[in-house]
Amino acid sequence: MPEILRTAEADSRTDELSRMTPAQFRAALLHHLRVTVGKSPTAASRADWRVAVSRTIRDAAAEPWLDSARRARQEDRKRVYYLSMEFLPGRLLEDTAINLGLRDAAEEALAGLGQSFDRIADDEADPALGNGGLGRLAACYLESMATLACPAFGYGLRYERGLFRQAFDSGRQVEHPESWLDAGDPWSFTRAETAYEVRFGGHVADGDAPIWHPDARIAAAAHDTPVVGYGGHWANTLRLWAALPDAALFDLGRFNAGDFTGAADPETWARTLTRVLYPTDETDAGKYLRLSQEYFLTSASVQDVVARFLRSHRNLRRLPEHVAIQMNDTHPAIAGPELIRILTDDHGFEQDAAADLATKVLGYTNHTLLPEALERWPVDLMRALLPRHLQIIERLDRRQVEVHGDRAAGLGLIEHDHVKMGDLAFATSHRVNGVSALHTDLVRQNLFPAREALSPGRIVNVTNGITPRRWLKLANRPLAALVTDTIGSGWETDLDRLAELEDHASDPAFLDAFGETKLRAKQRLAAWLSDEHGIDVPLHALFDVQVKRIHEYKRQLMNILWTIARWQSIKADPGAGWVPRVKVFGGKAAPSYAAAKDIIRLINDVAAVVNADPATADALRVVFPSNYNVSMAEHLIPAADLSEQISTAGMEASGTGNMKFALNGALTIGTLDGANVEIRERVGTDNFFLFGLTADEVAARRAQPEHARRSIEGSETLRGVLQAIADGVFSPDEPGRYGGLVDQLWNHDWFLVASDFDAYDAAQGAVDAAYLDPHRWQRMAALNTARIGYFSSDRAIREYMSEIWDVTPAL
Ligand code: 26V
Repeated sequence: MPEILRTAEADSRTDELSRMTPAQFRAALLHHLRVTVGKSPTAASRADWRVAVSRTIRDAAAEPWLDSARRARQEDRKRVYYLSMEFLPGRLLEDTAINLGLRDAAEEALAGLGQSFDRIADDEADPALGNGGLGRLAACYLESMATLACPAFGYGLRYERGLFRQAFDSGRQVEHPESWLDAGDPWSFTRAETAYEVRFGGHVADGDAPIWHPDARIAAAAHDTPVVGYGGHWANTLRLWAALPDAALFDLGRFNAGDFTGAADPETWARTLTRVLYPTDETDAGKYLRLSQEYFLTSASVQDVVARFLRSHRNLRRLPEHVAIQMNDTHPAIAGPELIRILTDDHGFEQDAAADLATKVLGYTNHTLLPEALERWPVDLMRALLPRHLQIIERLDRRQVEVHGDRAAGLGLIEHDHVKMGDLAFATSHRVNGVSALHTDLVRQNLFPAREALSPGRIVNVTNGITPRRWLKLANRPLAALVTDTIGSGWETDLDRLAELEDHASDPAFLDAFGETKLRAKQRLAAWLSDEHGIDVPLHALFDVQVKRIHEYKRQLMNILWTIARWQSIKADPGAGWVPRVKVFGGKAAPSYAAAKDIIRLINDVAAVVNADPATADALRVVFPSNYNVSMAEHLIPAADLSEQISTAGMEASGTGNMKFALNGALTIGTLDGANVEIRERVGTDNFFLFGLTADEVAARRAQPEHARRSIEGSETLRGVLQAIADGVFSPDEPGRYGGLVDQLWNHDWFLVASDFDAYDAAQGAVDAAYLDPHRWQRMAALNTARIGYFSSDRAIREYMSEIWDVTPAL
């Protein structure tokens, strides 16, 4: 590292970093351009500049990173290991620069070289190593752990191909392969020396002690990326495992015999393990490869944890004093059996003692109640792939009966020849948590009632949170600057301080400035939509946004049906003084999820008709930019006036987009679901547009025969909408296209779109009324920002640290 970058003591680090001048940054940057990239400034492309800037910033991260690791080691600190099949970190350049206090120096240095910081930052690929909320939550939590100096590792898989790139072809979603690594990954360090063997298949020889004879072995190689906390005081590691194309897997005999491609078959299978992220959200893919991926992640990580422990300790009985492993959903739930296997087979423990130890180390977060998303693996598959683990699970199952006797009824880990991964995760964890107050209640009542009765207190709630660094400071510079001008800095790491904005919520000058930041965000979004998607939007309109995975329970369908209703109303009464709206949709459907894909197509078909109608052009637009991801969220969320959080009550575990919108001064229209309940309590019931059935009422309504038919017959508006769709108004070339969808609504409607439609329509009316009074609206919006501090991921991580991990901050 060039010595101009850093030499001082750790304690003065922030000051030191903010004192890194643009001139120093420039020198380091030009050094990297020459030496790392091998280009002169005149020959360098945008990607070359990006790599040089990234390496300059990574250099600055190295010292806090190495210091943190050394300190955790020397002080023998307990560490958190966060196991997740998905991480959606977003682009790292600006985020890391902000956390190191280098953003402004970098921008100025680049400007001096005739380069734009934003344009270069925008060149970075968005690592799409996750599907949605669960992966993004993992990224917010890693950033907060680093900010709070909670010693931690994030463990995941380094998928060669992340979530597919979404495009639209005549309104239909088409999936293209995504290749985030093509442009290079300047942030990670490849650790050739840190590789573990992960074994599969074979059989178990049962003598005095069981011995597993696997029939395949695949090496997992570590790729480490520093995760720098805000202020640059502490940094943790995101360690992603890649299946290593091992020379030993190449069959030289077959090659020499002339079978040139066949010789590479075993190697190909090995690489397949980390080739691609499963694009399925909330459905059990039920695939052999998926279980192999889950075990690959889990085994490499648990081996790494035990190896690190043994480097400085001998007595594995003390593992819980030094190690907390958190399972992000059930995907890594084989961690319990894997740890038990290592303790028994490699270190001589009795299984029951090993299981007690494992349980003290492990925690499990549940992220969904949807039955189709609760993982269950066929016993035969488990036996073929992980015979030793199946044995351990069977023993765990028997022990439950020994310990609890009759009361163990309903606690079986194996049912109908399937291993229930939720029950396995529960049985091997000392804490199980839900992700919002309502969700946790439902986990207790509906998912694990028998286990809750036997282990009261094991299930706890930790309501989700989001990092204010990315979701305010980075994504919304004008609002962040206004906040700092108004209450001073410090809110970045103490988000409750936003409450001080309340003192200004009745000051017209402040409200004007607040409104001005929204306009700036809309301008930025409009320019981006025009450049990247060829979409034009009017700036004076109410921006009404729903972005998230496309799923029936999230009810994008209800939103687009209402959009049709609004279009019809404007046409029927053009002079009624309509509040102009831009309806924004964003999100991907799982490639195999036909109903979700129909909804995407319907939204695009409606957009085509509505946007081509001159009679409504001033009052209504529908836009659906393709390929929603973290970077798009950073554009859309700051510009939103209205946040759509309209899931069927009881079905959205928490939601985290809801928090990001409110932080950025959008008002929510929403149901009493997930974290909406707590958001509404905190921002004030007057500043939230509530509608719809409650979770209890949902259950009751579903039991009523013909509930959908009765609701539709009772709603003239909804009838008119469904009639237009059925008549082919939005699919003139194929009038029957949505016949099935309309039929489902009349006759089935599991997600209660019809039941909630009129209430949703009424709430949208209240939105219009509020928007007509700009100061009233801005006051409500500002109060959302002022009262949202609780939903910082720093608060959530503090709760994990004290209630689940028993870890204290290192600084
Ligand atoms: C399940 C499966 C099954 C196998 C194939 C791949 C795959 C991928 C994801 C899932 C379940 C995902 C569960 C999930 O994302 N839950 C979301 O978690 C968020 C963070 O807690 C929460 O805010 C959302 O409400 C919840 O839907």
